[in-house]
Amino acid sequence: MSSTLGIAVIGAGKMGSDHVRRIGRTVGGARVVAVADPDGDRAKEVAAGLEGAGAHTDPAAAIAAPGVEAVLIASPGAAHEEAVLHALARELPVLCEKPLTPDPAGALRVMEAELRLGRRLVQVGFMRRFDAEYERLKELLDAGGIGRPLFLHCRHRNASSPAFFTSDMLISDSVVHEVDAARWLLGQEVTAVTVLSPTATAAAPEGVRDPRFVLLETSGGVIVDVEIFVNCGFGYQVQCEAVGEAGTARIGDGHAMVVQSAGRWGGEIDQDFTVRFADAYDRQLRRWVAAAARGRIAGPDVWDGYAAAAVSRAGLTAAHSGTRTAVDLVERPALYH
Ligand code: ISE
Repeated sequence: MSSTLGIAVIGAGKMGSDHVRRIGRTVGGARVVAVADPDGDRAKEVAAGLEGAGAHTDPAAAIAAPGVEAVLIASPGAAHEEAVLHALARELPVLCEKPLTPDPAGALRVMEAELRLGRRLVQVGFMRRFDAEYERLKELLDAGGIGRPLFLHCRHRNASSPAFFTSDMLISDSVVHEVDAARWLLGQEVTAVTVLSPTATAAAPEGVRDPRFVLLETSGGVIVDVEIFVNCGFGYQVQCEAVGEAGTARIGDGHAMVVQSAGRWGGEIDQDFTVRFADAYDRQLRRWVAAAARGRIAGPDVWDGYAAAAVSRAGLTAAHSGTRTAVDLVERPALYH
């Protein structure tokens, strides 16, 4: 290994270029040595500002480029599996944006590849686990600070959704964060999903069922409800209230500063996840770089990516059929205990 970790970044869209900027500015000990994007001009544009970084259209070529010691995957979910498998074939540590794969079958193929290597090399980018408020809530729950958890009430709102966003993506791309957060906060698996959809907001693009209400049941008998609303118009909001036998705890109110002036009080609402979770993305990347330099990971693993994909799959079945749907999970291999 060199003194700075050489990273191939796969996908130069919104998240990929944000990570490239982050590696250059806020995360030490790493440098980007290759950038891949199907849009060659875009890859060149992102690589242009980075000394010695090559631009590629083929992810496999970027992963095989000289000096690559780790791989950060930020391409669309459907392209993740192939890129992760290329990286694993070279035994390189990976940070893969969520979802690991859109479907549980793809996540199982990644798991098989990792099991063959016998060590965990792939970390999934569920960045909320690195957010200071989520960390405090986790510590409180683990310490029994509000007693045994009974409910998690979650709200996940985006100001607007991109043009390519579908009704399914409210579950597989957005609620997947609450799925991971709930599993992690509670230390339990999600066992069943129900999805209800009210009349869509007039702000939703034609045919998109937004908002939706998703109910998760867990192996420990906790009920998690999620309001997902991706065209709320007013900003980006992620809130979670835990209700336990001995109290409640709530995060995400965004009350960093309350201004009182001219007979009014109030504050600002972040407009985007890259702003609300900027610190979490920084911390996630710093810890991953430090771990990857030692051939390890420092966060959610392939089991977490698989479990989230299995819950998403059940969620989509629940949404399409209108019925409560059980989550089907394989037995957890010892590598992930
Ligand atoms: C996006 O992909 C994210 O990961 C954001 O955190 C989430 O709020 C948004 O709904 C997703 O589309």
